[in-house]
Amino acid sequence: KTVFFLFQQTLCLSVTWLTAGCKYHCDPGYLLYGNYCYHLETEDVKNWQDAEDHCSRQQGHLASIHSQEELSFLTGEKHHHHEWEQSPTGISLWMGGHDSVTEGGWEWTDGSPFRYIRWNAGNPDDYYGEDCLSILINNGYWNDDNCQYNRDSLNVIK
Ligand SMILES: [Ca+2]
Ligand SMILES: [Ca+2]
Repeated sequence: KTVFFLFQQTLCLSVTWLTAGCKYHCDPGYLLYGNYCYHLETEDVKNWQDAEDHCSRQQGHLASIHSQEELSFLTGEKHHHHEWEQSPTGISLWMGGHDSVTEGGWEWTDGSPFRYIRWNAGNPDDYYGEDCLSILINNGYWNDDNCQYNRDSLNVIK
């Protein structure tokens, strides 16, 4: 199913510049935003690395954020008129940001540039060696978080 889905996406990408009417599709349980399919993973809370590994097995990554608009969509602000199939169970969600390679050198696991930032006040503080990025569900602000905590996560398939 996933292979067909990826084929579909690839096909769509390659013909988009020819046919403006080309539509992107996501598997059930995923929400389409831009050209990507997003999934809120709440069934099995995981530490950050396990969450990223879980995404990788589906040819995806933990989500990265590049604009206020993207963040608003992902945190489900009302004006976007979408609801995730399930609600997050915790107060924070794992995203793909980390500074585990170089302290203070933040990067996204999908390799996209780390430009837009929205750190919560006082963060990142590397509190007891925090290297993994979570977002607070209620306001969308970011925390450098303890990678070993088990949290819901936001996954994206490109
Ligand atoms: Ca750190
Ligand atoms: Ca922190």
